[in-house]
Amino acid sequence: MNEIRHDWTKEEILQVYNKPLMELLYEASTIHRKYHDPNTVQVSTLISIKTGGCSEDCGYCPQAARYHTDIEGNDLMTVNQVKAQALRAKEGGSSRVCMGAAWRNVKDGPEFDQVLEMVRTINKLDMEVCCTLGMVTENQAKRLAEAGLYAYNHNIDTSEEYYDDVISTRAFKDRVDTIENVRKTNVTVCSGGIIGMGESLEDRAGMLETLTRFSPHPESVPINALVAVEGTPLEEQPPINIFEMVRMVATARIVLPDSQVRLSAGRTQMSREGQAMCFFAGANSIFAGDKLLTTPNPDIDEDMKMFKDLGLNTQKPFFKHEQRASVEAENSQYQSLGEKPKWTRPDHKIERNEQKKKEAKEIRA
Ligand code: SAM
Ligand code: DTB
Ligand code: SF4
Repeated sequence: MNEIRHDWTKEEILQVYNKPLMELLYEASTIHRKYHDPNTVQVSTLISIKTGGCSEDCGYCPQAARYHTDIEGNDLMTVNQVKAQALRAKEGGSSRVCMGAAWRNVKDGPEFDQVLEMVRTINKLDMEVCCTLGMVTENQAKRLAEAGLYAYNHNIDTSEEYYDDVISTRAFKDRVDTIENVRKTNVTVCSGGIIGMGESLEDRAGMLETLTRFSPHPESVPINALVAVEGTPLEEQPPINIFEMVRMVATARIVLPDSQVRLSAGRTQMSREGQAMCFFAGANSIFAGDKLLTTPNPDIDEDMKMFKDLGLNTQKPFFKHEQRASVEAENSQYQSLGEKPKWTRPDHKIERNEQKKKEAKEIRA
């Protein structure tokens, strides 16, 4: 087996990324089959449990309240609504449900208690349950773990250097600290990022470099291609070409050999052939279902047909890590601390974010 390394340098990663494509594919695919079954793909379904109205200024995100986008917001869903969607996802072949909330960070209180109940409920459906709720404290991570959470998604999104060009309302370090908080529990870590935001190849390598520093490496690594949504500061970014995605996936596979690399946002722009190349390059997970959080995703039937044509099987839940116990609220050893954590607010100005905020104000006036 190729060893698992935590000391990759950006330069080394760039060298991998820039190899002649056929060599890169061969190397990535060779490593892929040492660590994984190359004919199995894990399938996750996203449920947007709380949509829109977010306080942050993430330049890529249609859910930021300050920009004017077409999405329909909603308050936190009920446990029963989430359960019904999870059951549908299970019938469709998903092993994991990932619940996303348009929050900067988790706040202790009734809404978090409701999310904990959702975690218990989905875990009891024998599905892997993942949440992506923004920054979490150690106590909040422990409460999620106790409820039976299997994975926590928290993306670093891009390199530390480029981060400040995309988001001004929080700091890269807070993202890293949240991941460390999750690591203090038995919850697995899902962390990756986005390509196509105008970042350089060095930034792509830098993002992967940061991910290799986590010990252990994140168990899953979503690679998103930017969905350029009208009204967001990044609306005019040109789509990435498929070979950039293939290179990013292959490089992630080589430097993070044991992680599940997930083809995430942006699949509607990719052909079946392009996706097949990504699977060959080491992608072994997808988000399925006709919606991501707010934007379209390929039809599940089309995905299942693609899997059939490629001879790919779907991974069963708890294949890599056993199911977690769900402790009921009344038996909890971690009570709500009523925390009001002070995550960083750098608040520097990003010209294109300010411009889109101004335009949104004018549209609303
Ligand atoms: N609010 C939480 C947070 O920011 O951590 C959780 C939800 S947030 C929508 C989860 C991730 O979705 C982001 O970190 C980003 O990587 C990804 N994402 C959001 N909008 C995207 C877009 N337009 N294109 C690609 N990925 C996107
Ligand atoms: C991730 O890396 N990608 C997913 C999930 N984790 C939460 C979200 C993609 C969102 C794409 C834009 C949208 O649909 O709002
Ligand atoms: Fe809010 Fe998350 Fe979107 Fe940023 S990525 S605006 S924190 S929902």
